[in-house]
Amino acid sequence: MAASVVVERRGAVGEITLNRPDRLNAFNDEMHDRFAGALRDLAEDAGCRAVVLTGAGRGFCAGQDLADRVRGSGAEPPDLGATLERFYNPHIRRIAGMPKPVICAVNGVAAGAGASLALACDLVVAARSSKFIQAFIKVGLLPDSGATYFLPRQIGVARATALMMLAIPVPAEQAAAWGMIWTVVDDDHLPTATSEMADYLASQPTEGLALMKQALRASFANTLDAQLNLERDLQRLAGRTHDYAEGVEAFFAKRPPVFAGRTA
Ligand code: T3D
Repeated sequence: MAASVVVERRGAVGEITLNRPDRLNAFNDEMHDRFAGALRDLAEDAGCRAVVLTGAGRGFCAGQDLADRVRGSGAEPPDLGATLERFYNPHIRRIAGMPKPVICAVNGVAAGAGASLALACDLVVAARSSKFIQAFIKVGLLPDSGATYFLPRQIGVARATALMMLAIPVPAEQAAAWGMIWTVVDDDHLPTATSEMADYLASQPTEGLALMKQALRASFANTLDAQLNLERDLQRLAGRTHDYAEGVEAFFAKRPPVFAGRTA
């Protein structure tokens, strides 16, 4: 049986493919465990300097596998708070805390927690035919896995509320126009576009990118004062990296910098 999550290393890029295409890559428990392991391994792998997340087949991810939520009459309802705590919330925290850029290559429909997963990534590149659906309310749930955090910040409260309450599919081009995602490419160009982006990022100052990500993510919650202090502290760290020294040296030598992704 094919693995439900496939992890490949291509040079300094780690690629994670959600691989249950017959279910539009919906998550079951086994897939959750594999996905958590993949995120953990790539986070700890110092040789991996950028991550790409995508789906196999015609969908990106349809969220939770609802087949695992069907209950017979008289059975106790599932504790969905527990499954969020055990699976989804750690995934989102791992993506947000990943000390390298995470690119989401949305190859098809992203629904429910599948859409949340995409919104939590640093850069989202979507195939032109793909779409995003806050599908949760169709089964009686509220959006989770960070959707109520990211979406209003990305597109504003009015649009986020409408998308969540009405569960209207948002085509990729609309998502890009609203700032929900970075960009849209033709379907057959998606793998090349995301690989090129990942290769580029993997050749850049990895620690600088990690610190940038930390600052951007903290800005959602910080006051200006707190953010200025954070920038000061993080820039202090960036200024000590080998890549910063290399960047300055290369500038004056009028040559392209060669960033090793090393802190010292
Ligand atoms: O439970 C917890 O732990 C709490 C956390 C919850 C997080 C969540 O994600 S809750 C929300 C769960 N997801 C959904 O509600 C989305 C359900 N899927 C859909 O609405 C639609 O499938 C799509 C809009 C995503 C795509 O529609 P379409 O018409 O392109 O495809 P389809 O025909 O509906 O789906 C294709 C197949 O995938 C189909 O199987 P079949 O009939 O060919 O055997 C369908 O049943 C299956 N599939 C799609 N989504 C799911 C799924 N099977 C199980 N779970 C799914 N989520």
